[in-house]
Amino acid sequence: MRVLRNYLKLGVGALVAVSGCEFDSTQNPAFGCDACQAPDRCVDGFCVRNAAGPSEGGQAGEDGTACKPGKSELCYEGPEGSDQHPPCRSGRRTCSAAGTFGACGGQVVPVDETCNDLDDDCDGTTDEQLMREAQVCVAGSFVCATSSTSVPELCDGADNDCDGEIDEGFDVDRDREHCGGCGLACAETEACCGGACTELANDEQHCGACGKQCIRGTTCCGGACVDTSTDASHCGECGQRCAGAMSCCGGTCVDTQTDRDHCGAFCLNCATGESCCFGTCADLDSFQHCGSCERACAVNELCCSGDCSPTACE
Ligand SMILES: [Ca+2]
Ligand SMILES: [Ca+2]
Ligand SMILES: [Ca+2]
Ligand SMILES: [Ca+2]
Repeated sequence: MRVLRNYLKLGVGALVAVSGCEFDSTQNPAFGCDACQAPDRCVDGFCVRNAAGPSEGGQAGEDGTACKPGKSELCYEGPEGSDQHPPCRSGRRTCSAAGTFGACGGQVVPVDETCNDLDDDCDGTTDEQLMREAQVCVAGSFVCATSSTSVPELCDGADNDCDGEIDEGFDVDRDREHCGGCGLACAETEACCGGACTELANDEQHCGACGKQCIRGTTCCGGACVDTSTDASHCGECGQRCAGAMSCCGGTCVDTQTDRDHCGAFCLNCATGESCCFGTCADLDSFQHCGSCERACAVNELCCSGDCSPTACE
């Protein structure tokens, strides 16, 4: 009965005891692996059919039973021996209820070496043979190999040409490729003004050029400061062009030759009773505009209530 209980504790899986196993019988003297026979293996004192040993990666056997459920052990998936060199280290894995090992948690395996004062590839040497331009990696940082080496300066926060100046020649206030900082490129239509990307076509602070500010009441349209209340090309808003001979009065396109509310170049509002005749406010009872704008009286006539009269008005 004791033997049977031990089998059941292993959970799902066809665990069988056969004769002849010589592995690890010390772990469970009461039910050792004395009866095990290859290819079956002894795992934690139990004979398991076709089980790979934990030290061989813990792969499940063909019947899915590679380990004792609940068992936890060290693991490592990097090249053999590399876990001896920090920061690489082994992790731990746990056997699931189904009898297979889960992922190896907490392990650190080798990666490419970078200049950081760490032995990233865990070969026992830190930052070995790392170079950048004229610089070599020393104590986790790139420094110039020789003081006379000349290489182009890059915008990268480093003194690439080893002349003692960092990123000289790059003006992050005006450089469209490095606006406000290295690598911060502006869009194609933008300029870099004071370290910020902007559209010169419609920026009141930088209209047409960096620093060119539009005065109060004007708007930046296409890179020019305009008054949209009077500009016939940008009437009311940028790009709204008045048709034909129309003028812009108060942001609205009107015909200032005839509009009595917007008469003439100054968009005058004509007085009550007056009309707008050819851009001038006029009384239609006048000699020049008698009854209508187009009608002027003859030299010997007078305008009487909108009619030209050869005699004095009654
Ligand atoms: Ca290394
Ligand atoms: Ca390194
Ligand atoms: Ca430099
Ligand atoms: Ca640089």
